[in-house]
Amino acid sequence: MANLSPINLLGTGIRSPREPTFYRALREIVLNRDTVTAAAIWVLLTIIGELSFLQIDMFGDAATKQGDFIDDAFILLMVLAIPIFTLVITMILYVVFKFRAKGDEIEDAAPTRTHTKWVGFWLAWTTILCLVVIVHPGYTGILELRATNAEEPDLTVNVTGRRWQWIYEYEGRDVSLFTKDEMLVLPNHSLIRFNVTAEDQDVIHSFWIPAFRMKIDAVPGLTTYFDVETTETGHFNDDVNFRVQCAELCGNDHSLMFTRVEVVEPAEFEQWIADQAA
Ligand SMILES: [Cu+2]
Repeated sequence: MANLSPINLLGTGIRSPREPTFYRALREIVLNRDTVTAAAIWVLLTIIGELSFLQIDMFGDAATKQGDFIDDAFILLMVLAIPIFTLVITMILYVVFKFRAKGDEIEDAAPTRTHTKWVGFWLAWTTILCLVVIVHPGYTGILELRATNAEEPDLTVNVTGRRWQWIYEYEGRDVSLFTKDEMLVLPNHSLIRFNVTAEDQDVIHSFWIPAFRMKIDAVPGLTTYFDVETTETGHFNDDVNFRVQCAELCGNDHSLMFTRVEVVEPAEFEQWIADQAA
């Protein structure tokens, strides 16, 4: 085989080896003891990985409808990513252990030539996979998160970020929160819109409520917003995800730039509003 290397081919008049046919290449790759062994390890690791992932409750339950969409997207992407991760790990470990150099140096094999049909097939297949599995759900997911934007919300909260605290104004309710000790109380089963900005001459912050799974930048001179439809009651003391947390590194007390959140039933919320205004 040594005389078939590209260097020896130059000027010798020897024809290069023919490209194998598509099916011959496929058969050589698939019907191979190493491929079968590695595939078995891959399948085993993938089953272990998927079962372990589905057992773990990473973030607790989402407290909004939008949070459920986001959790579904996260789970879908993880379920798809685990086989890819285990494939790479299996390939690396299998090659390292199976094909490591043993004893004396051996002659190198003939150079591998590209296979145009395989390359075309793989490009087409991965493009379809990308469109169907990532682009389409991503696009429809964004539409789902924005579906309520044209509706009139049950409650609008205007939020301003400043170093290093959040200020809240309940629109039309004559209630504002200024200090860190105050609790951001919100009604359950309601469409809530957060209009978010930052004070002039301040830095960019990020308004994030982990239990709602929603986050948006707070930028001086700009108002951003997102909608949530609350589906669960909850209190910071029971679940630390019920909090507003700045998610953009904004200086010394960035980590302390949070507000405790409580979601209560609508009647209790109206009572709280009345108590605040009194
Ligand atoms: Cu901040």
